[in-house]
Amino acid sequence: MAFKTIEFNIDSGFATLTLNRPDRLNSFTTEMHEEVRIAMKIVHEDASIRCLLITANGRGFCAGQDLSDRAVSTEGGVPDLGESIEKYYNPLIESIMGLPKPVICAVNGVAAGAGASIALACDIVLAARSASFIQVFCKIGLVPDSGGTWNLPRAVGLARAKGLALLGEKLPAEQAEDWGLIWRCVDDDDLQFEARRLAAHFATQPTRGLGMIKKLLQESATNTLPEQLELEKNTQRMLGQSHDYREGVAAFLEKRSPEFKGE
Ligand code: T3D
Repeated sequence: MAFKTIEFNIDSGFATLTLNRPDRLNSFTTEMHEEVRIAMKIVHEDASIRCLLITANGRGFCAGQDLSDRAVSTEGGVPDLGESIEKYYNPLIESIMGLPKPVICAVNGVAAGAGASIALACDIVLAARSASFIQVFCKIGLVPDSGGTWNLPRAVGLARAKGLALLGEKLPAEQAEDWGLIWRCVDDDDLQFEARRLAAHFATQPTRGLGMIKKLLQESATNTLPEQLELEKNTQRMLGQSHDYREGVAAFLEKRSPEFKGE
């Protein structure tokens, strides 16, 4: 499929979605939202895709909303940002966090506004050493959106989340790693190779189990301990009947590499 604002390809069992508006630091227009939505639908529906890698072209990862694109919700001259969020940003975050497969984000440069929130909604965030994260919303009178107020304090704690969101200062990738905001920071030249290596690894793993790990960890944020223990029990019961569990145990006992099908 030909896209204008993104690149999308499927190879070696994983899909790569590359934001491709580098001259605007890959900020989101309505057109880009529509294209990302189509790509995400494919990732959800195609069982041969066992991991999603999100990255971007150029010197930035994503600067959030394109502030010059108000094609959406301009009725009466005042933009309805709620409409934009309801129609595009919230479904995108739900689509990423609800995807029952690992999502890797390779942050190649600055991630600002919803761009930072999108990165933080992914499961494994790798960032180039020169990249940075900015909660830029406070500079234009807004609040962190796209799950930012949910994911940020959970990742770094309330004190750091408040500092980042109220001051809008640039957080360099190395500090983001130190603070536990992201999984790992790598040299710029290694970013795409490392991200693809990881995606290819996930594409050979027990996808259903990985999807449930992601779901349970997310739900632990709002569950009580008894609720979480119940969820773990029911999930193990379900996964214990899967092909990949049988294969994993058989491979261990036979001292060979497992051949997972993702089922
Ligand atoms: O629908 C809704 O509005 C609701 C949802 C909101 C979600 C949000 O994301 S709100 C937050 C929107 N984003 C921003 O406020 C970020 C604005 N950008 C910046 O603050 C800076 O560009 C950065 C800190 C991200 C990077 O700074 P720097 O110095 O590295 O780059 P730059 O020179 O500012 O940007 C390069 C070009 O990209 C520049 O264009 P030019 O001068 O070369 O023609 C700049 O205007 C353009 N650009 C960067 N960000 C945006 C953008 N153009 C449109 N929208 C942007 N968000």
